[in-house]
Amino acid sequence: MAISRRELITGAAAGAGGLVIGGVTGGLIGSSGEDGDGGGGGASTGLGGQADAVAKERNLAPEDVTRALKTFVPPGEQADEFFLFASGGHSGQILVIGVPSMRLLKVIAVFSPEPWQGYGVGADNDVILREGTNSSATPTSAARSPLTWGDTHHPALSETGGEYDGRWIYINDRANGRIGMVDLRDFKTKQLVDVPNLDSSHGGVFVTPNSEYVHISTMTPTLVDPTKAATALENFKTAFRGYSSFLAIDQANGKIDLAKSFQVELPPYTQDLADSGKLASDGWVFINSYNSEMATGGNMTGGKPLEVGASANDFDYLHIINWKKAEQVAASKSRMQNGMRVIPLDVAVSEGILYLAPEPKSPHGVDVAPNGVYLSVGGKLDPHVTIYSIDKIKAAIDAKDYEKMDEFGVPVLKLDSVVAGRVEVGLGPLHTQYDAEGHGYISLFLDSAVAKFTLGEPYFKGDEAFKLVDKLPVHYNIGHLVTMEGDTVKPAGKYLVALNKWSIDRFPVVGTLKPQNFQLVDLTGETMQILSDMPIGIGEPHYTQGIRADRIKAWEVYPVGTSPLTMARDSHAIDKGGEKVERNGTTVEVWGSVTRSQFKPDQIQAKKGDKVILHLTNIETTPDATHGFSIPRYNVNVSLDPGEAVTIEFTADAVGAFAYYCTEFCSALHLEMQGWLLVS
Ligand code: RUQ
Ligand code: CUA
Repeated sequence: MAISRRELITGAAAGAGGLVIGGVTGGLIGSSGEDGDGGGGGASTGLGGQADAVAKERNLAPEDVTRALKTFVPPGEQADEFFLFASGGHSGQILVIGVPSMRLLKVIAVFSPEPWQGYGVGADNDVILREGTNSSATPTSAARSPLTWGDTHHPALSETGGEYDGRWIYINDRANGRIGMVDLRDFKTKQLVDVPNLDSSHGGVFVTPNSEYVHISTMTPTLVDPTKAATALENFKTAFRGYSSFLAIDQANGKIDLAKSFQVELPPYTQDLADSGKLASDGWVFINSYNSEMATGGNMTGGKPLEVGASANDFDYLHIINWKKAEQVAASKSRMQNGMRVIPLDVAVSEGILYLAPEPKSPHGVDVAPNGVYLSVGGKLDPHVTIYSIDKIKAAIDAKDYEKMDEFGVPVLKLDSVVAGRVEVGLGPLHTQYDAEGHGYISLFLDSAVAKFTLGEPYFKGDEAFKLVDKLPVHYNIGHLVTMEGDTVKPAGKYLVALNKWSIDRFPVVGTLKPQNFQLVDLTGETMQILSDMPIGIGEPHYTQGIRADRIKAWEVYPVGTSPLTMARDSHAIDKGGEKVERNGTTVEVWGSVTRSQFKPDQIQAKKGDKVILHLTNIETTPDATHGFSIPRYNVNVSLDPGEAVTIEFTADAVGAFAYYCTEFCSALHLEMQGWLLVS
């Protein structure tokens, strides 16, 4: 199938190969499309001299040269103004990317072992992965062996006053209902929590405006009594429940404290994306749902296929939760369920904590605008973005302006009473991000486009409000998008990144499994313009947040002897000269130093069956003076960043001479940086 890029953009080849490009209308699109891919190459750049010659030789159009100038970072310069923290999807990790250069700066290991970071491969930080599979967290997880992967979806940067503060980032594991916490002082994972009563989660992750809580909710509802699995689907409405979880954050270290956390029990709809209220809506949270039909499939036994059953209704339910009230009620009227305080559904209703509002067909994103007044909801099967207002929601709650109660007794507010505006944006609207001027940018999965629309007062009045103002084709099938700091109270705008699920023909063929495509979009001009494509060759990113680079104050070196697990001096750390080996019965314990270009000691003797404990300290204070420590055949590879202290423990069960070595090319004598483990 040969489709030119131009044909894909203009829609001339719509439908070919099943790719949906439809709905491209009006001059708006045509012109962005033209801009989007540039004209014929080789025209004068206007820069003259060598620049013109290079542009000509590389067949670059003047627009391409402008794009290059807008994104180029000269060698050695640190010109990236923003960082993206992107989920790494089913790689289980977080990706850190510079903007506007779109260079991958780091992969942060979260749910999957990452040998080059010494994560999950023999160091004492293995405890994080082990504790992340809590065998008592949910009944269904009893006696599982540690999970070694996750499906990261939604990162949530910590906030102070509704702005990112650069302290911590949280991310969920879609597959297993878990959440991870990363300290942005050293960009390392400190905690994985297997959240009680959650077997899954999707986009229900965010922090409250002062990082009081990180929220995570169920996606597919949880079977409350796992021993009833055989008949669970027949009794779906009583057997399953959703949970909106408020995980308390310890302000000293960012860790989650389950004892201070609580959950609000929800009907067994499929709760999906969620967002925190802020400013005008501070104290409230909003969660979309789909499958309010509570379809359970059965396509081999005469039932409706799950996806058909789950998209039958014209409306699903936006969940509106008063968390400040829930926090108080949790103290007195909750029950303990698998170690978590849970506010029962009927209590949530009687206490005025939980309300529903109808939302159009199979909603996906719900995103709160910077002033906290508006929330934009994309219904995947509705071509509009529906914009709710917190003022109207509060008024409808006060007036008990209910359309009905749902099957579980939860009040459903009248749609017309809570909607402020609707904008027809195109096919497959999903997620909205904002700029500071009152624009929303919404991704259109089926149209493969980004639509820019206006909000209402105080940003836009009268005819100018709730209007589509621009539309940009992207490549292809966009899921999330992010504007810089676009989900905070003070968006920076400037750039937008489209997280495209398909890349099709955008990159050289690298086999049958293709990269995803991040596209950088310039928001500063009259119309949106694509600046660059970035292939993501590691998992499928879902949500991403973009933070001003100067908000991150990361360490370059640890104070010598620091354990990343505690961010304090390790009790077994040594300084230069403190090396020693002790033998106690069948235990060999070593306190060793690591520096350019030696391990001290460089010989370790053990007997078969001995327990070997190695405490290693990198005594270097120079940035980037990292050493690795690998023991062949023992599945050990740790990273010793400058100043870092690590403990390695194993049983010497294989006999022989094992040449341990440094896995970082650290010095001219790096190859000589090795030693012998002799097991006799
Ligand atoms: S969700 S593509 Cu996995 Cu955040 Cu909408
Ligand atoms: Cu240390 Cu190579």
